[in-house]
Amino acid sequence: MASATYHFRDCFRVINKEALHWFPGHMGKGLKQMQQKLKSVDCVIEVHDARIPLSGRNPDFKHTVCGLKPHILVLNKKDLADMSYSSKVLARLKQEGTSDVLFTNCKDAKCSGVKKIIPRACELISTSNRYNRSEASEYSIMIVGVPNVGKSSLINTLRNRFLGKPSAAPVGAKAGITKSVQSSIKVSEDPKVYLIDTPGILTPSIRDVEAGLRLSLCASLQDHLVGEEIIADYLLFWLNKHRRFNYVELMGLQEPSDNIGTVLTHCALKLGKTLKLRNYDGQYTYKPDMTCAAAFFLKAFRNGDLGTILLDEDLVHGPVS
Ligand SMILES: Nc1nc2c(ncn2[C@@H]2O[C@H](COP(=O)(O)OP(=O)(O)OP(=O)(O)O)[C@@H](O)[C@H]2O)c(=O)[nH]1
Ligand SMILES: [Mg+2]
Repeated sequence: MASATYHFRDCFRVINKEALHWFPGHMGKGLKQMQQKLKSVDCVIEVHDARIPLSGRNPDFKHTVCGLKPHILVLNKKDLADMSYSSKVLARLKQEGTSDVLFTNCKDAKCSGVKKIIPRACELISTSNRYNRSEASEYSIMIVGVPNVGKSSLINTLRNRFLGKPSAAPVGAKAGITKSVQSSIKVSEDPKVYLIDTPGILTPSIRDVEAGLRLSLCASLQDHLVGEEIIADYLLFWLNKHRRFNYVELMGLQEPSDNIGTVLTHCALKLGKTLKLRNYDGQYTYKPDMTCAAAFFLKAFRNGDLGTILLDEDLVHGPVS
């Protein structure tokens, strides 16, 4: 495939930007509960998706739950992210003032990043000049982040690994599984450490459209809000822009295409997914099931079948926002 001969879009146009705004009642309520709990918390661990380390974090956390206490940024799902950019990502985050960052994979029982979290948090708490921990015998840490980044999974992974106890926080592949601030869950005996799970919270107005689309691609917004076919089109745009053509074979194509209709039609035919529709004259016709094909494409990205990807690749090189 001679990639130079293909012409692709150089920007992605979103028709309905409002679809990227998702702030249901449980998020506003959850944020208030988190602020109330903050007094009794020693440290805040913000979990985010390692595929979008430089975009999509909730900016409101800075002045609501993250500003006052020791803070660690955990970039989770590193198994799905292109880690060849990790040192550049760390440098960028440091420039922006976030220096305590760990990469984790909650699916890996031996992940070195997971192992470092509790010791790092305890160290930050004990050196924090806002807080005298000399007589403290237990630590309380609040886990925050946007939806579906693996906050509850992280709590379960730590509990399994350091206490040998079964999972205590419900987990799911859809955004919005945890709906309210939960009671403390013990994850370590010596020192005694308790974690508080919280609902994933988005900012009420995502101003950066591209950040919103990346969050949607990482399933931090429920697919039906933006629409599977629009998210799939953004994925296609991103892959073509970065000359990542391994979708071609997977989607049943002969060559790259920048037309989502063409791509989804081929995919639906390859999967044998058609919709049976009745004409005005009572005859049946068959039409490719585009929504089903879009869901297949998104699943392939989310499972890592298209390889490891850093959706924020462009931001690693760009100016600090
Ligand atoms: N590949 C991969 N998947 C992960 C990892 N951590 C969590 N997941 C998956 O991500 C999905 C979301 O996990 P949750 O722990 O429910 O995420 P959450 O942040 O608590 O989500 P909300 O409660 O909806 O805000 C689940 O399908 C997990 O199995 C990881 O490190 N790698
Ligand atoms: Mg959760």
